Amino acid sequence: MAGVASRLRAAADTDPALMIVRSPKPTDLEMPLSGFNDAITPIERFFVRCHTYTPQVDLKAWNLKVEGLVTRPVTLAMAELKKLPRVELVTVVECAGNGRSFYQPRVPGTQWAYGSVGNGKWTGVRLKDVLAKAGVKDSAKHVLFDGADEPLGKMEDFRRSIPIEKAMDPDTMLAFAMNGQELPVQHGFPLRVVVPGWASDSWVKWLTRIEVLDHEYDGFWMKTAYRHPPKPVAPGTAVDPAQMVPVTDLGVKSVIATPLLGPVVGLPVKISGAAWSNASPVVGVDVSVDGGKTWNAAALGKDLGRYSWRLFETSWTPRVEGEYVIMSRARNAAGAVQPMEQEWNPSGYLWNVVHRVPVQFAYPPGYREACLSCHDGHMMVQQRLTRAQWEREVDKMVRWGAPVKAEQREGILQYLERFK
Ligand SMILES: Nc1nc2c(c(=O)[nH]1)N[C@H]1C(S)=C(S)[C@@H](COP(=O)(O)O)O[C@H]1N2
Ligand SMILES: [Mo]
Repeated sequence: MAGVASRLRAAADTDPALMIVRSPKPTDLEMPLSGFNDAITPIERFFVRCHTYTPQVDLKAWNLKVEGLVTRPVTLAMAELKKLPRVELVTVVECAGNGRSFYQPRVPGTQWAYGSVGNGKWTGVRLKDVLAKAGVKDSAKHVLFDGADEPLGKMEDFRRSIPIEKAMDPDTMLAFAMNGQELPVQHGFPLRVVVPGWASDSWVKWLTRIEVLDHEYDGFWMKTAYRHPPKPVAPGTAVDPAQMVPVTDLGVKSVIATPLLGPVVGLPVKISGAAWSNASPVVGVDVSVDGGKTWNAAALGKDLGRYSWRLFETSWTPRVEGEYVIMSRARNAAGAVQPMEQEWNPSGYLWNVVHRVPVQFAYPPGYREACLSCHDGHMMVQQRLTRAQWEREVDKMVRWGAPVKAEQREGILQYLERFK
């Protein structure tokens, strides 16, 4: 039931009209490629991933229980929780299955392309401060999270545990706000777990209960789901979950937002996107326009913190008509580089191979016929003339009989003047 408290919340939520709808209910919404141009992902286009129907939590009736291997179990209302020191962190949240649709052979599960990822600004309290209120016993090994969502059909309740070391990390938090607003319902109102640098299956939403355990939780969502082989396996290999390990850290990755695949229009071509990693921040993004033969460093956007994604941008002026493959390759401070080949795994997790965008560049209309029938294109643009000088050259050639139609003159000039 939607209580008064929830009706009073800011209305902000993901706008399905801006998204790729993978499933209307349970709600799975993917951010389109243009989202990789935003430094912080607005809530309207933040991806949503739910295994169950979205619960409507009444804040007045809500509280958080902390129990298990603790010296004094506690139940906290939101007001008590908010008395703890407040922390704010910009961090990427990425579904482990992001990119699953690209795996060959194909794997079952939601067929995400690029956008089950977003960069949010989270406000909340440190998980370790909440745990300290209950007093964690020495035997603690894992911390289990349980949310208010109810499983569908034969599904097990969505519960996840993280190792005590990650739980005690000062960056691991419980967030009640996102991008400066109260946490939206779809993202876990009123409280969610934020596990920076880790895939978002551990970022439990609609949190109601924390249990300290002396073992990794042994429910379905830990022992069967979200596991991958510790060593590479041949594509298509069936692997027993018991032989696999839980998905934790994200890989180093970048995605190109512009240009989109297809013909490039307007010179220079803006190549831009976003790059992220895990606890080790992105330190560089290299871009190739020749299918990976040569690479050049792109300019990086503002550093919003080590778990945030980093925008990158460079520009490119193709000289010769033809097909090009644009690629971006991120690297992090620990020396990890985005791979050129994707390692396969049975559930299609952590897709992070170098993004390849095939584009075509065509000369402006009339250029080939008017100019290239007599001149070498490379030699021409290497003259590096100004706009006024090109105008004189083109008009002279037209007087000498070059077949430039009146409506083609401007396009040809705009192309040539790029090579100043
Ligand atoms: N309680 C609960 N928490 C959950 C889920 C869920 O189904 N139930 N889905 C998880 C998965 S798989 C992902 S990818 C993220 C998605 O977070 P978002 O919807 O806020 O983008 O939430 C995680 N937390
Ligand atoms: Mo996910």
